[in-house]
Amino acid sequence: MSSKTVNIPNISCQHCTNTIERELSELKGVIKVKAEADTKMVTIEWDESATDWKQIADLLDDIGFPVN
Ligand SMILES: [Cu+2]
Repeated sequence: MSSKTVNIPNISCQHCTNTIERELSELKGVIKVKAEADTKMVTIEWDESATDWKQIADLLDDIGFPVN
């Protein structure tokens, strides 16, 4: 399992964190997502046999929350 904590500047409220958590959770291989509105930080855990960081970052780009 891999894990990463990243800053996403476009996070402004709870709706943003809900969207990120929902959309990333639907990506195959993503195990856990925790997004915080206050800090604009997101922690993602994934199974590297099912997905990789590039797919996760691409999805974040697609939904309007690119990683800093
Ligand atoms: Cu928001």
